[in-house]
Amino acid sequence: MAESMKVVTLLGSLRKGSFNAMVANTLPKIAPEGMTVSALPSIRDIPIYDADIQQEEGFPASVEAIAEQIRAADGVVIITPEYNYSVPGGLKNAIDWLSRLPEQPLAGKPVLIQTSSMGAIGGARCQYHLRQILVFLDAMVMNKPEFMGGVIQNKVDPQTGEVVDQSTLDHLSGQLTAFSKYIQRVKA
Ligand code: FMN
Repeated sequence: MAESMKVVTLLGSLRKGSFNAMVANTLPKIAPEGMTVSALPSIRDIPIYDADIQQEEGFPASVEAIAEQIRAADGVVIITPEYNYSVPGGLKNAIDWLSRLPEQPLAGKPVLIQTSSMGAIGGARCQYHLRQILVFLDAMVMNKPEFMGGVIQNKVDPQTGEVVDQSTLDHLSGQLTAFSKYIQRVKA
């Protein structure tokens, strides 16, 4: 593996007690040797996409900041809940803004998807909608192994804000190891 492989996380939930945020918080500690994982700025302050804002005022600073960090990263992990069987609006909105940038930051970028929900299938339906969106952005989304964190509320410690369930930790760390190899393959 390259000396330092920089991976950034994009979070689809704004909730203070977000279980997906707990998954994101856990990744830096279980990443394989040589991989650093850090959080991108929140999508909270991104306005709803409006082509008039884009033309008259340019891209919001919140979008530019995320884009710049994605460009500097070797890979992106999108960590999100499922809303109404699909991608949360806030996350879709962030992707819509990013997609209009002249140097579109997700084009050719290795991307890993992690969904978690309180339901049994862990946001599987969102995951396939997100994959479809990322086709148009020409992102290089890793196929397998997938991570769908079902009944995630039973697998975290809200006190520490991290995942504690061992099989979930094993699954996540195995997926990150596969992602590091995938990043190397995409770069080669
Ligand atoms: N959970 C699902 O498994 N499938 C859904 O389609 C789904 N739709 C939701 C829609 C809305 C608007 C909200 C607020 C929640 C929905 N949920 C659904 C429940 C979320 O998975 C659950 O609230 C989860 O904890 C949200 O992730 P977070 O903890 O990271 O904020």
